[in-house]
Amino acid sequence: MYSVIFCMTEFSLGMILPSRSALITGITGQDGSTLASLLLDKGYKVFGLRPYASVDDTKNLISILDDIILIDGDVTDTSNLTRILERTKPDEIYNLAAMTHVGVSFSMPEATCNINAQGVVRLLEAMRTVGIDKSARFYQASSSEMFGNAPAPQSEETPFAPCSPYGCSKLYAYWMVRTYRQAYGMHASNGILFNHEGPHRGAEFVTRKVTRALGEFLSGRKEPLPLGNLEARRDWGHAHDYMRGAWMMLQQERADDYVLATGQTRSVREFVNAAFSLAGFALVWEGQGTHEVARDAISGQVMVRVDEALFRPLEIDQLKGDSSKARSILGWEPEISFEAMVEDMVLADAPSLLNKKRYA
Ligand code: F7E
Repeated sequence: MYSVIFCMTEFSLGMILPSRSALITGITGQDGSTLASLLLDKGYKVFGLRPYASVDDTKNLISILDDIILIDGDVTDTSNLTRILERTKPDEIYNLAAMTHVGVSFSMPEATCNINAQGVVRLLEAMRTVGIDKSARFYQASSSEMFGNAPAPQSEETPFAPCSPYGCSKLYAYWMVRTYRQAYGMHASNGILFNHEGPHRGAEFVTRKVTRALGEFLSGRKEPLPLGNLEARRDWGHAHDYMRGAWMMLQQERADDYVLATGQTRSVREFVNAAFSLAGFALVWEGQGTHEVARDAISGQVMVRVDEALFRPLEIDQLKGDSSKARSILGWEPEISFEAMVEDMVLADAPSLLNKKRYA
């Protein structure tokens, strides 16, 4: 199923340096793989940092494996990062490596901070040690989770109020990036990205969990999909638009911080309804609270049930971003609508719908 993976160690990097190069940490994830494709299209030489994994974690990279250079590396190891930067000397560094699951961060707060918070300091320090702090541009994957339950719409001016270990770790990293920019004149920018999804989204995030389950229902799944808080509202955009925005930030003369968001917010329940309706299911919601279920109106099959175990100790009720600054300064705007994003994900997980008339 997988192509043969060619993964270099940090010691085998005696290669010719291209005119423009980028190093992406977290290249195996949704954002890393999306950004890698985008940069390859623009003619970049792409290096991808890949933490040691005993299982193959490159499924998002299958179509570009021959075109990128994967390097064993980890943002928890300073000397490793320093040697990699010494050998690659990238023009642009995109720090996307993170423990990204907000719910999981409650059960492993220290590991979350080690990767998400300290990881960025190690990278910034490695840039200084190697002497590329003035020449290379740095992008930090900051997050709308830093806003917590601050009043919507949230912009660059909104006071932060994180309410998860994940949000706190990202806020620490955000301030370190600003501090290094001001103290050392580094071209280091924060992209404060609201939720962004797509077919490469990890299966543990709610949107992909829903679209994967939908594909399974179409193949005969019987047990209902367990979900947590159906009322949480998120500002969902498409990962492709957001990675284009990340690249645009590093093309600016001056480094700065930018919110990327659609400005529209929808509940988890609305996402479920939108995805299932594409497959011709009309869901009828019954019951209250943790006893609530959703049935298919035609067959009566229970397709979704609420599971108390999936609720978080603290929850953000609503995220809705104001990306006016990115729109006016970068000229960025999302090109893929919510409906098109849901369709992209549903078709990836339920390709049989491509041939069904009811879908068209
Ligand atoms: O949850 C609710 C859950 O895990 C969205 C990450 O990329 O975006 C993402 O963080 C909402 C939450 O994403 C389930 O409680 C209900 O309210 O898909 P999610 P997230 O936590 O918003 C931000 C911007 C990041 O930076 C993060 O790295 O959906 N929800 N039921 C559920 N969530 C999950 N995961 N699973 C459920 O069954």
